[in-house]
This record gives sequence, C-alpha cells and structure tokens, in this order.
Amino acid sequence: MAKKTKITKAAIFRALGLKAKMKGANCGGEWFADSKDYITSFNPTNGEVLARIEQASSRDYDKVMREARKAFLVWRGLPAPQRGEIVRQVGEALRQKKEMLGALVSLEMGKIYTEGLGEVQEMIDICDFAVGLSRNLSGPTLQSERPKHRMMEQWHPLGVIGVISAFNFPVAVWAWNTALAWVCGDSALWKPSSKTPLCAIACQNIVNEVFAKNDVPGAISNVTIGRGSTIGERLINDKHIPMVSATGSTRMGQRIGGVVGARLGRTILELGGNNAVIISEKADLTGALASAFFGAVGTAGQRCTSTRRLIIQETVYDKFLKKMIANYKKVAIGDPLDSKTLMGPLIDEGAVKDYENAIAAAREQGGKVLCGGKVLKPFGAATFVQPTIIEIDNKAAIVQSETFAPILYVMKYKKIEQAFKLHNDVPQGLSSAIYTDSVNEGEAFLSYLGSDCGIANINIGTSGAEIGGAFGGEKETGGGRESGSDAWKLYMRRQTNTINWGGEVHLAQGVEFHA
Ligand code: UN1
Repeated sequence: MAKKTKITKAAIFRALGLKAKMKGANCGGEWFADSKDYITSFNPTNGEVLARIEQASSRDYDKVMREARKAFLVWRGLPAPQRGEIVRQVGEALRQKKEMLGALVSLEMGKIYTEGLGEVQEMIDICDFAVGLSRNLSGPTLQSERPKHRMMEQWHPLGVIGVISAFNFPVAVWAWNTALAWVCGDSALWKPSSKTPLCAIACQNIVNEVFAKNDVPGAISNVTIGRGSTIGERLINDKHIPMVSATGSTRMGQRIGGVVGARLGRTILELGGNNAVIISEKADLTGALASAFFGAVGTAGQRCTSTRRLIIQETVYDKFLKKMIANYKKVAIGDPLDSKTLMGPLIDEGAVKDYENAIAAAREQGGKVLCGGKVLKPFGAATFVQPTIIEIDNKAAIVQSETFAPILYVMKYKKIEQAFKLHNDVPQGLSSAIYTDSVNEGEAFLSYLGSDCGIANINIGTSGAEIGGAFGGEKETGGGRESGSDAWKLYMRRQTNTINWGGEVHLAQGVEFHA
C-alpha cells in the first residue's frame, strides 16, 4: 500500500528552493541564463503550469564549462576517500529531502508517489555505493616478464563528464552518473530532459549546499537546462568532455554515439528496450502475474525496463491472461500523489499520440486488443490512457519498436527454444526475464543460448533493477553500462605502469639492442 500523502505543490517548492520563474544554468551558487528562450514545466496530471524557466544559452554553456574544468583541477587533487565523504553527505541530504524530492518527481513526471520515493532511494543507494567505492578504485598488480620489474594498473580522474538524461527517471539516472563521477574525481555537466527541468533544479540545489559547506568548488556539479540543438550539440561536440553518458531513444543515441565517436570520446549509451518475460508452464503463475503486472503497468510503461512483451507457453496462456486482464481492469488511474492511484498520466500529449498510433498500427498489423486501448477523455487536458494488452505476432513492425506507453504485447509458444527465439528476435537488448521452476529452463535462459540482453532474470520481472549491478543492454540499447559493479571504470583513465627496480635494462620480448 502506498504511503498516504498530503504534500502540496507549495510545500514541495518551498522545501526544494523552486519558484514560478527560474533560470536554467548553474555551476554552484546562483542560477543564471541569458537566452530569453523559455520552457514551461507542466504537471501532466492536470496540465497546470508549474514554472517557467529561461534556458541556458550557448554563452551560458561556455561559462559553465569554464567553471566545470577549473573545478575538476581542484577536485581531482582531493584523496578519493575525501571525495567519498562529500558524496556521503550528498546521500544524507537526499535522505532528508527524500519525501519532497520524491513528490516533485510525481508532480512533474507523473509516476506514483511510491515510485517517486523509490527513485530517490535509488539515488541514496548509489551514493552509499560510491562512498564504499571511493576507498576501492583499485587496479591489479601484474607479473612482468622482465627480472626485477613490476607492473601495475592505476586509475586517474578523467575530466568533465557529460550527462544527458531522460524525463522518465528525472533524478536517479543523474545520480547514478554523478555519484560515480564525483568519487572518481570528475566534475559533471548535466543536460536534463526539457520535460523535467524542476527535478534538475531541485537536485542541483541540494548538492550546491553540500559542496558549499565543504568548501569545495560548486562547479563539480553543473546544470544546463536548454535546447538539444544548442546545449545538447555543444555538449556532445565539446572536446573538453571526454565521456558522455546519455539515456534516451535509439535515434538520439545514434546521433550522440556518432558525434562523440567521431572525436574519439567515450560514451555510455542507455537507449531503448523491448523487454520480455517468458512465462513457462512450469512457472509459479502467481509470482509471474505480480511481476508482469508491475513491469508493464508500473510507471505507466515509461521505464526503459518496462515489460513490453509476454511470451507465454500455450497451455497456460488463456489462464494467465484471464488473470492479467482482471488486474488491468482494476488499475486505479489518476493523480500520482493520491495513495490510491496505481498509474499516473503519460508525460505529455506527444506520448499520448504515440500510444494511439501504436495501438492503431498494432490493429492494422493483425493485433487484437484484449483490454484497454483508450485515451481517457474525462481527464481533460491531462494525459491519461488505459493500460493495454494486445495479442499480436512478434514479427509485427510495431512489436519490433519501443513505444513508451503502457502497451503490452502477448504471444504464445510451444517449446522453450521457440520462446528464446521469439525473445531475442527484436532489435533491442536491455532487460529480460523468465518465470519457471525448471532449473534447466532457467539456466538455459541465462546461458549463451538464452537471453541476449544486458539484464536477464529468473522469477523476477524486467524492471526495477538494483543499483549494485551494471545497468545497460546490447544491440540497439547501445552497449553502455552504468551504476554498479565495475561501471566506475568508464569514468576514469586507466594507466598501465611498468617499474624497473633492478637497474639493468631489459627489453621486452627478449629484444637485444646494444650500441
Ligand atoms: C530507466 O528506465 O531509464 O531498472 C532506468 C529499473 C530502474 C531504472 C530504470 N532501476 O527499472
């Protein structure tokens, strides 16, 4: 049961330092912008204007980058555990603001409050993870082939890290990147989604206080809210940004990967998913139902890990879908800050159009709508839709592409090999799951013969990954990995060292070279 909340917009704004009119650039300290080009933040629940923000101009970008580069030179000189101590304080500040920041995520993005809180928890978790990491950014000692030589590997700070994030996780994905970047000794420059600027302003306000208190340059954390065509392009083309971590559509990733790759920069790309759950006849169907339901309906289908396809063994197909449809009919749709609500609005009218177009395309391509399928007009200006289940062939063009909406495609299989084939037969490769009590089926799914995704689970769903694992996927998902495990290495510069402590010169590979 979601926690009851009576949090008002005024209380959220007060707690997080937000106003009706703001400016979109920050490098520690005051907000500024001189573009005279404004964006509006809307509440997707009722279309209400939350705030107007003057976007960062190209000149503002220059100023921020100047500061970010200077801050990097100071920050990289602090011992990593000291950097970790400051990130620990960021985690503490987030704990204190958790309820308000979680509510802001619900207000501006539309996910329900328990998920907004979960998103802030993900930020706190990555801070804790990064604190531990700050004492363990370690490389191995390697065996040299030469006598009295030692080899080792060490990791150095990389520079200013660019972070481009999407609306759907408007705070957590930034934290995954920045908490790691900071303990690694980097400064970070964030271009948040223009659909969720207030979330970005609130995060920067929180960390500004922490950095100021510790007397370190505020420009370790930087924000430029602005147009893709100005700020986004400046950022990806900037040779002073050695690594760009970007979350968004495959099309956007292709552009970013191309531009950053052409200047031989690094990228972490987190792009579209087309995540499926295989439901075997050997599965605990109650568990499968709960996981598939959350995966498909949670966050109104707007996670990159959302469950988009169910591949169900034919003997349990009807029984399973009957229960799933019954659940769908009970979904309470409405204000995400109301504790009774299970599904909030889509982010904007564009998303509603995508939802409608996908359903029309599915029908044209032989799909049968089993439940849902309608935009909810009674909500007026808001962007509510029904969660939808469509029976359709995996080969249908619409099934092959990601629609960021609560549309679930369902299909049957006979033999498990066929399920694996259907599973992998999409261009994307982010998250995947199998529900089965058969050890053999489960192990096969995790083997080279099974899922081709970056994330593969048994008896849990596709969404809601923990921060401790490396997060990301293959194929059109972009190949990036961020968050846990050893993803930190992408935020640092690896150096191989060979030290001769014996005095005599020995050439490798036995080469002789004397005058
Ligand atoms: C995303 O949708 O961009 O695994 C990230 C999950 C979350 C993160 C999703 N921890 O669903």
